[in-house]
Amino acid sequence: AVRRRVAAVDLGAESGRVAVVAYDGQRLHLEVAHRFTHVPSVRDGLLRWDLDHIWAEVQRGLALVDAGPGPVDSVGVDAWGVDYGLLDADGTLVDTPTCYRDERNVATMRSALRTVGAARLYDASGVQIIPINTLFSLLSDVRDHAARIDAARTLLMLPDVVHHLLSGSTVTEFTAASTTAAMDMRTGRWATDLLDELGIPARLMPEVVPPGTDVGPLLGDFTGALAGARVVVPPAHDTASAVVATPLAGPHELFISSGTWSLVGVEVPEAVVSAASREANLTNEGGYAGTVRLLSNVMGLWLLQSCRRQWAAEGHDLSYQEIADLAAAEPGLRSVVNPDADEFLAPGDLPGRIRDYCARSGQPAPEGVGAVARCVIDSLALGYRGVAASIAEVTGQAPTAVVVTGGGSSHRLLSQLTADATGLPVRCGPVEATALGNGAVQLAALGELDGLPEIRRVVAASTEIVGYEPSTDAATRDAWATAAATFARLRRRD
Ligand code: LRH
Repeated sequence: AVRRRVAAVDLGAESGRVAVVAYDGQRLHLEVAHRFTHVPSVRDGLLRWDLDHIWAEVQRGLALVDAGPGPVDSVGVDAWGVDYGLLDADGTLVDTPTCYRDERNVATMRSALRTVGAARLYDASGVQIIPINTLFSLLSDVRDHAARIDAARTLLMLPDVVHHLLSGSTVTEFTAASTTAAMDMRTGRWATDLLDELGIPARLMPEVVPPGTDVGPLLGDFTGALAGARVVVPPAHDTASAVVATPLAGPHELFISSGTWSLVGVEVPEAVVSAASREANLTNEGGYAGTVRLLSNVMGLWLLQSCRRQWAAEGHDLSYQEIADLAAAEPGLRSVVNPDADEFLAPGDLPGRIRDYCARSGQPAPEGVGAVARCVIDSLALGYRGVAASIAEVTGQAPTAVVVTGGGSSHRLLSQLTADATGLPVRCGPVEATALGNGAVQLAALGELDGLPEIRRVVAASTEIVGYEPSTDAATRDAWATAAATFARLRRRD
């Protein structure tokens, strides 16, 4: 019998869902009430999220939850990191939130590297230097879109913009704040000196609350299952919620939260900010219950998603399964790219950019759908191998296994190649780790679950895990080692 229900709103960069997470004392049961897609588009010269559409879909989802079985005691929202909304003195958004894929970010990152330097940027926060960081969007706002900053009283991270719409709250949740590159991850305090140096007004940075905080009653017309519900913030950064619900069996297992991005790393008790972590550009992201995720962003399924969109525009409307089957039929490791090259970040003709990249680096340019997709999948697996090596070097401990969650955890070819590339056993599941982690932390705040180990035990008991073993064939191992050397050369050059 169900003991408690909560609602998890999980916003991904391509799609969102509103789910009910129910707990029966032993297992978690996830029921998705509503799914929707959304796309950013350029308005007033900047790539922006369609927040009106997202908010309408969240409300539709909550209305469906309200009409279902109850009671549902709380609602919490997680979303992708780094993006934010700016609220004016009346608590109204000054404009529509921008998207981290706008090309402005690459330019401001380069400018910040010139003015304050890589070491200063990294050491002040412990966060990787990557164009998508909030800090670089804010720098662009200050320089080129001053009206945004002038009108703004406070910044809220995107999931907290939705918490604000749901409850009126004006705080930001810690794990979401930790993705800004404007917080010192050793202390959890805003890096005000760095903000001053860059000319970003520190007055914008909001009050920060830990995951599990009750920020007030759910506003709106809910008379069914959601009557009397509270808004309880989960780990509002989707990756933080996903890793809560990753059934890691020990501290040296590597997680991969595999969606639009692949977030690859390990959980550590405190931020690792050293010359070695800076050299490897590993980031420290805030987690639940005082944990830190030491990780790297690998460009992830975005590459396949963008290729699929391009092929559809050219008249080849293929499912992900069809693309995966075509890739599996191709020979492996013919051409590889650095998936994290800046040129792959913005929307557009990704198959074309991949072909150009291969030709430029003296490799055969992949022609058909299968060859391009195989190149992407091989390259992602090589990216994971590279991060596993960096983690081993920086922490002094090689990862012992890989646990993959999220949409990518059901990709069989990618999972097998992840095992082959890393030489490690891979366990996959749950697919909906983010919504489960979001719900589990709300349940813990309501007194139902007690801490990370218990949450992970319950998640493991609630999930069908699929395992992959690395190939033991010597020729396969050699092929990955050779490709990894090429890959490292490409990365140094980019
Ligand atoms: C994954 C994710 C990732 C961030 C990126 C912006 O959805 O939150 O952790 O780096 O999106």
